[in-house]
Amino acid sequence: MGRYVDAEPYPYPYNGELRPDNTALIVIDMQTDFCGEGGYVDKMGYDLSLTRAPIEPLKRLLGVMRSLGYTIMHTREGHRPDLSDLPENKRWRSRQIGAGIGDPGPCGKILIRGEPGWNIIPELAPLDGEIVIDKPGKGAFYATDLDLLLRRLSIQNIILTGITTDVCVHTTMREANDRGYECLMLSDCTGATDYGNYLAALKMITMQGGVFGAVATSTDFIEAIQR
Ligand code: C5J
Repeated sequence: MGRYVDAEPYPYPYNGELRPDNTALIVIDMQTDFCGEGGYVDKMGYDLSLTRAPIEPLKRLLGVMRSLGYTIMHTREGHRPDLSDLPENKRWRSRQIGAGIGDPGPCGKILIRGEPGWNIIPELAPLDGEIVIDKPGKGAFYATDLDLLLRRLSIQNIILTGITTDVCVHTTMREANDRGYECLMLSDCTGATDYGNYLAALKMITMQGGVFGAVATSTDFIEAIQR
């Protein structure tokens, strides 16, 4: 028996154990800096429609998963106002493309905790009681208590969504996979700053029998958890 999602390259999860008590949704970095006007991605000149594409599918997914009692987590990438957790090379590279982390922008200082651009967009705001992980890097496990929280909650399966597919979402999926979590990326609930990179990032997951886990649409995922 078991409960499986129609996913690539295998029905997810591998063992059919998909339940609210062992599965968490992680919504990664749906912040103004990554998908809002005047934020970091906008300052770099990338197409915001690509990073905004997951907003509507995510709203629907959140509604269903909240109603079924799944654990919901959100992440925010950002640095301390005194920049003490910002590596010099990360700052230098961001300045090369005209969006220096810590420099003033239309939404306040770029990628700095507490600034307007760092907030999660209102459409996807966390509800009271949902876990929010603040991370200084791309992966949500690095320099955070995410792994501790997941293990305390007995989470085995992680549903990955958010932006950007090829950077923070992929890094977090790889970190989670190496720690033994069974991972699923939802293709319509994620987006990248480049469409080719988005497609490549999804394809990478499906190699080697599912080298980092599996990929499915949110429609197929919702169908499985409502079945
Ligand atoms: C990036 C992220 N792309 N959230 N961050 O710098 O993917």
